[in-house]
Amino acid sequence: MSFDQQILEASKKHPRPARIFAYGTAGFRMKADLLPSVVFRVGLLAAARSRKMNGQSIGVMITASHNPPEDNGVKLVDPYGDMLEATWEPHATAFANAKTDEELVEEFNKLHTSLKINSSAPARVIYARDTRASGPTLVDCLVDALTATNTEYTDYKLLTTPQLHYLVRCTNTKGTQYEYGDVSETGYYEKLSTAFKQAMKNAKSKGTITVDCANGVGGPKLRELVKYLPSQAEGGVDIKVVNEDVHKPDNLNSQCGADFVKTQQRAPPSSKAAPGDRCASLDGDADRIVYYFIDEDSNFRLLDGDRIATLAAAFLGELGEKSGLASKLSIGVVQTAYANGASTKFITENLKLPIQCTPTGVKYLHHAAQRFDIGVYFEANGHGTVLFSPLALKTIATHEPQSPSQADALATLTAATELINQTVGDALSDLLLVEVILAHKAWDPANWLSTYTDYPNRLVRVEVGNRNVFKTEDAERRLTEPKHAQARIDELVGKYTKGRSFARASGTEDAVRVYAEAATRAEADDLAQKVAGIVK
Ligand code: NG1
Ligand code: ZN
Repeated sequence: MSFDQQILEASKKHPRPARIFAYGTAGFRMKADLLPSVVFRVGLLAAARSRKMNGQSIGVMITASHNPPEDNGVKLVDPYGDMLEATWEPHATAFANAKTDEELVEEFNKLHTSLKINSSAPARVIYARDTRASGPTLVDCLVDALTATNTEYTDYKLLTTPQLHYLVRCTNTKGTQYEYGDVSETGYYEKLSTAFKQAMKNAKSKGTITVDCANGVGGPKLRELVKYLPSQAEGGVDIKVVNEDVHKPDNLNSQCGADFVKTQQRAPPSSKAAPGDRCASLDGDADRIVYYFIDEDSNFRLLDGDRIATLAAAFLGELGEKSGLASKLSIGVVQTAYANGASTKFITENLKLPIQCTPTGVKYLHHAAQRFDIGVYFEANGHGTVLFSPLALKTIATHEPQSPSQADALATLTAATELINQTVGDALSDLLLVEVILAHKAWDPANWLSTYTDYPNRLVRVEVGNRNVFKTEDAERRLTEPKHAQARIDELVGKYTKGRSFARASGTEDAVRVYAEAATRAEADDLAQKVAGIVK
């Protein structure tokens, strides 16, 4: 069957702006007015991908996460709920850059021929969007592509990114032994709340957690989730939702949200938190979360992705031991070079767990985490989750506890496997996980912070002529090009006590990022500035 004519006609409605597009770590992301042709073409690719995957549903998420309100973006979700397989990213880029409608049809047909895709096979897509004003128009572009390729589709309207990932996995595993949950938004809340109640059985939450939702889709979705959760008095947790205004588009990610808090190292100015109050911030599509509080000396204290990773790894390790499973389950942690060196040291020396360092980008961390029985991965910015291998799940499910305390630990561990989103980092799921752990340990955020002390660090963004000349090795920790740059960085780093620094080209911005750590704040700042001088 040929879709040539239908694609040609539909493509005419979505002319391509003169610009080069690239499917990067976060799909395509840019000013929303540049996106109609991109979203249309991503729709064509989603149809092809579904056909290639025997008619399994592919997800399309329209969001630009923590970017400003005028931006938008689009990314694809593979049948099992993970990100688009890397070998297909160049196809997305090729589609987006086809110069004419005819060339686009040619690319589309070329892909079908080279990958032996049967265009008569069924194609299915499910999609959703965040709260941006440009979302509905971009959805129309997507639907034009799905119609032109005779693709069945379901519009889930407003969802967080992880909710769409959840739905993709549920849709494709329905009726199989790998069934993940009910194929509905309600199913998502039910799965999380059931697991949460089970995990809280032997724990008691303290105080209230205030959650800043970046004025994004996380706001209404967290409000909905709260309806399914018991309050603190009922054995659950008290959640206060703030920054949940999705009706004024300009407020999205403005002066609030996880990215603001992490990069500015301060609470949202609107925060009314008193010293010691437990606070968290989500990003615009609710796949990232960071915690923070104001200490007794009025200092802002951040508990970022590294802290969540160490907290989760320690807790799961303890549960493994208490349930008598320690020898059967290997736990590992996956980080990027941006993880604070103190967290790496804590995981290795105190938790005694193996660590793997991968390049920046969740897809790398996710794949690396799959190699452990229990793989904990978080980027420092708060995006991450914990993956349980099929073998780990089976081991946990079939384990016979030898005592009531083993049985309790096993029940909590089992609940954790259900509570933690297995498809992708999920701020709502991570929020509940952290709340469960703090409740079990009877910890406030200051107790959590006291587990280790971060090394002073500094991240700077350097504008360069051409960032493509920066090539790296060793999980982006060393530059291979430009020549001699790494030798100069090494020489500098050697002059600082506890110095560590690296430079790499950003995958999402036209810049090079320099990260530095040293024994003192002043030295970290100084080292970062000097390394920035080398790459400039
Ligand atoms: P780049 O621009 O490649 O550094 C940034 C973040 C990543 C990741 C991606 C995707 C830092 C230093 N980098 O990547 O962690 O989240 O965006 O959103 O925070
Ligand atoms: Zn996000």
